[in-house]
Amino acid sequence: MRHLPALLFLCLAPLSAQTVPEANYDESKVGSYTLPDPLTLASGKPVADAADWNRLRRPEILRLFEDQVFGRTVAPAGKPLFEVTEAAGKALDGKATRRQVTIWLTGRKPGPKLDLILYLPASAASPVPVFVGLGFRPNASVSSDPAVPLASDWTRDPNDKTSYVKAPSPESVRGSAAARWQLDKIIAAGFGLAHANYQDIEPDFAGALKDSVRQAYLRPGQTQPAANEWGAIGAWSWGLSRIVDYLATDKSVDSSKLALIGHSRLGKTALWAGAQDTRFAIVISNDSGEGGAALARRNYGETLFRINTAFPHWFCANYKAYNQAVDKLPVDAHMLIALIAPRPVYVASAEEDKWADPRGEFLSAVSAGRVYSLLGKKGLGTDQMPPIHQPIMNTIGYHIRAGKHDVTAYDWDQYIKFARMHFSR
Ligand code: GTR
Repeated sequence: MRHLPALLFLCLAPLSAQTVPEANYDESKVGSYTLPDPLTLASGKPVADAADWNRLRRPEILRLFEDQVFGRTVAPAGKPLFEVTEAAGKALDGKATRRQVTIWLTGRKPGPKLDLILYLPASAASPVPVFVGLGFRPNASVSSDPAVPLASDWTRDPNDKTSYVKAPSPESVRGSAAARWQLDKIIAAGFGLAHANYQDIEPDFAGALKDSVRQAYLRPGQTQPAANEWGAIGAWSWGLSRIVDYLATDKSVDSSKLALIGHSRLGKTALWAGAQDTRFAIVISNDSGEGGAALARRNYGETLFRINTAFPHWFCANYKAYNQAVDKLPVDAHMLIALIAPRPVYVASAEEDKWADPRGEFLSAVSAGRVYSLLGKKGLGTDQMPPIHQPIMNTIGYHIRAGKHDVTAYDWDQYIKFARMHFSR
């Protein structure tokens, strides 16, 4: 009985405070695990050919990711409304054309909206392939281009760290993400870049539902999405599809050549958007880590339990059931990558980004290769992790570069090469 108060405390204390283990960085403590087989149906029957994959197994896996991981994405209520606020501004000393478009996400104005910026090579004589990505900051952050308005953005309330506010961006935002977007390189290589701030779709805070596009899709009487309905990553992915809706109408864009790129939490988002929306012809995951390209079953760096604790709004509520039972998860990251097959997919890691588990990112790309082979494409063709700065580029691509968690000029050189190779430019 002496222990009763302590026991009671343990039961009532938040689970996180009790048991989220420290991150492991010791390869010998990763433990053994068995990955679910992407090529065995839930019924136990093997996936014999491409038809079985497309008709039976792919939908099965997609449904598992919807119900257990990211939550089901709602279909748009109607067509989004596109308002071109600038058709053809001059940028990069005349090397690029800048277009700005407000996408009214539910087709109604006023309503939730995102501001898209599109840079296109000014010299292009025909529709161009485009890199598409959400970024962490407003459009003015992409380059030092002085003509982009400094849109407001969501930030933590400086007076109350537990809440968030929408505030005008300071001038210092301009060009602050330029190193991550490498606009000059992209334009010089003959590609366009379409960018929007992910927080336009949903501010990245737990409890931001009321300011999210998800709010507009709650059913009458519903105050929260159901346990198998979308979280913030689902909302951001959905927003990417609305960007494609616009790009498909833009005569300057070759919408059969859209290469989706995302970094970190937006790398997870890119994989999920690319898995659901086959209009993305190439998908690039830059340092996406846990919940993205890294195998959840590996006990290395960030874990499923940690991510659900630190970011309870990212995944669907059902995902929390696996906090301490990752071996029960019916899918893993290799199956998320396999959902992109047979389209080209590129996974990138950074040597010092141990939190994202570079080896786990590599191994999921290796395991997804079996599905690519079944569909007549070449995966990585090896299970040996390549040395630093030695990319592998087949239909699946992979590299690990020196340095930290980031997107760098080196990463972009590889993505441009990979996109050129697959778009034959
Ligand atoms: C970290 C998170 C990672 C990754 C990263 C980011 O705090 O644990 O999963 O998403 O943020 O998005 O920068």
